[in-house]
Formats: sequence, structure tokens, C-alpha cells
Amino acid sequence: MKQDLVVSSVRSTIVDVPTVRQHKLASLSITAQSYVIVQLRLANGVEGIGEASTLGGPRWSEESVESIKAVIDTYLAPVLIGMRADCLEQAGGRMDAAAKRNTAAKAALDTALMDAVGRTLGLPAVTLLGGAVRERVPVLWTLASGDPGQEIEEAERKLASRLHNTFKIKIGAQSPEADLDRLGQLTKALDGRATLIVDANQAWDETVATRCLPRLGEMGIKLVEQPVPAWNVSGLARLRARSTVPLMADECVFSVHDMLRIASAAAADVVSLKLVKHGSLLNTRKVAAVAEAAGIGLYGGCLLESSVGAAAHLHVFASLRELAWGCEHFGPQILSDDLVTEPLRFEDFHVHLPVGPGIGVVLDEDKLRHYARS
Ligand code: MUC
Ligand code: MG
Repeated sequence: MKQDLVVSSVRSTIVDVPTVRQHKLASLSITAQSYVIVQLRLANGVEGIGEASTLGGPRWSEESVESIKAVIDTYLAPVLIGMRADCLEQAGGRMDAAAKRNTAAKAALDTALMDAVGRTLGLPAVTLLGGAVRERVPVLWTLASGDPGQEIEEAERKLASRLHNTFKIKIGAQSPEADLDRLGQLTKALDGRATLIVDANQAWDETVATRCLPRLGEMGIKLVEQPVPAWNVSGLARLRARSTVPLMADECVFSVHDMLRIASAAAADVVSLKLVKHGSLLNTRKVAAVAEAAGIGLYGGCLLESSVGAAAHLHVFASLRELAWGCEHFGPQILSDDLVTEPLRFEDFHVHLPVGPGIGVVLDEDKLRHYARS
């Protein structure tokens, strides 16, 4: 029966997809992106898909594709099988009872539930989340090779093709002085033609950040993401009180409780929203609501998701009333290949919300087999 929304099976597959160039963050460097792709089948025969992304194994956060697959197969899928896919809050509660944190694993399953329900009802996920406020989102590109000459050339290509005119520069892999010199070269070369933000991925301590933030302000950097370790919320608040450049919270905000703590400490101007941190599409809206209540701006974060994960994020981002800082779902473009039959549309410095039921993208089974880890 078409309306039989009971979850009948869950399959999880680890895939490794090469990137077009090396991507270097403060504490890791990758030449391939690894995901767990979830295929969740309902009793009505409809399949929903979801994705859990990681960056450099368990180094960006504590989850790796190996741990995600194990947690899904052993603990999370069993509590979903037999329940109705449209009871999303109940599913979240069951998964939280079955496993602490493991938010990327939970987000992949939650996305697959939402996708399966949307496909059954013939409705896009954004409609189930409150309806679309926007059909496209400004999207930036991340410069992270570490070589300023290459980075300027890459930015020029993105500007010329009207794909991106905002760039996030990854810093912290080298000394602060070397990064400041590199940023000086980039700001000079792109002056007046691009907006630049930076992400230190927790690399600096408060002393270094205190010294460097004014320099970043003088260079015209518009936003500084997670300059200090995630644990140092009071340090982030002290930096914010002195900084002329707005600060964005990333690794320090996973749960709604984290968001409340950052808001109470007045520790950030902006928060980066990501499914791998918040654990579900609905939780992402909850974190956004706490931020909104505190006057903290919203930014659509990523963890280099393929079109599967990026599409899921775009449905949430499209449903938010305000998304002042745009998004960074360039992931599909840094991969040498994609996992869906029809790629997301990137044009005029925006990425478009995919049209269609569920999350609006269809898994390419051949690609899945090709990139599946044996
Ligand atoms: C992060 O920390 O923001 C997002 C873009 C990128 O290059 O790395 C990620 C993770
Ligand atoms: Mg970040």
C-alpha cells in the first residue's frame, strides 16, 4: 500500500570519492572525501537516501566513516526498523536513546527518513520543514591548498565563471605569520572583487588570536570562524568583545545546548549550521531558532558533502527566514565525480534548491558501486 510508511530495511555503504585537488585544514589534509550513504526502504517500496560526511577520519569531529557505519548498522537502524518513517521526532528520540552523540550517523538516517516520506507523499523536504523562503542560496568556495599563487588562480577562475565571489580561506596549518602573509597576498590580488572570510578550525590560542584578529580586520576579512579551540567558549567571548571582525562558531556548536551556551556567553556573531553536528534536519532548525532568538546570524555550513548531503542541507537552509551569511555547499564541485544522476545547479554565485520530492536528488547506483569501499 502506497501509504505504508513503515521502515523495512536500512543499508549503509562507505564510499571514497577523490577530490580535484588537495584540501588542507589546520589539522588535516585530504585528497579524497569519505561518506556513508544510507538507503532506507519503506514497506511501500519507496527508498529514501541520506549521507554522513567526515573530514580526514575522526579528526574534524570524533566520527569516522568506519564508526558511522558500525553505529548505524549495530545500534541505530535496528531502532528505526518497524516504526513509521514520518514520526521524525520519535525517530530522533529513539536514536538518541540508542546512542549518545554520533550526530553524523543520525543525520544520515534522518535525511533518509525525510526523503522517503517526501517521495511517498510527492512533497519536497522543504515543504515538510515549513516551506521554501528562497529557491537558491549564495554559495562560497573554500581556498585550501595553502599555496597563495594557486589559490589566487583558483579564485580568479571561480570569479570568471561566475560560480563564486566569496571565498573562505583555511588557515592554521602553518604559522600565524605565514598565514597573515598568505592572506595579505590574497586580499591584495582580489581587492574589491571578492569577499574573504577565514576558518582557523580551532588552531589558534587566545593570545595568538588576540594578536592576529586586528590584522585580519585591517586586511578587510569579513568573518573569522572558530579561531580558538571548541572548549574555549569564554576565550571566544573575550575575543569577540574586542574584535572589529565578526566571529563565527563552528566546532563549538553541535547541540541546541551548545548553541544556548554560546548565546549566553555572547561568544559569537554567527553560527555555522551543519547536519553532521546537529543530527537531523529538525534539530538544525532548532539550533537556528536558538541563534535567532539571541540575534546570532545564520550561515549554511558544510563538511564537503556530495550532492546527497548538500541537497539535504539546502532544504533546511531554504526553509529558514533569515540566512544572512549564505552557505558553503561547494562540496559537489570539489569532488572529481558526483553520486547523483543530476548534479546540483551552481550559477551566478548561487546554488539552487533541487526540485522534486524528498531531498530532490536521485542516487546513481553505478557511481555508488564504483566508489564503494571494498
Ligand atoms: C569547516 O570546518 O568549516 C567546510 C568547508 C571546508 O573547507 O571545510 C569544512 C569544515
Ligand atoms: Mg569550520
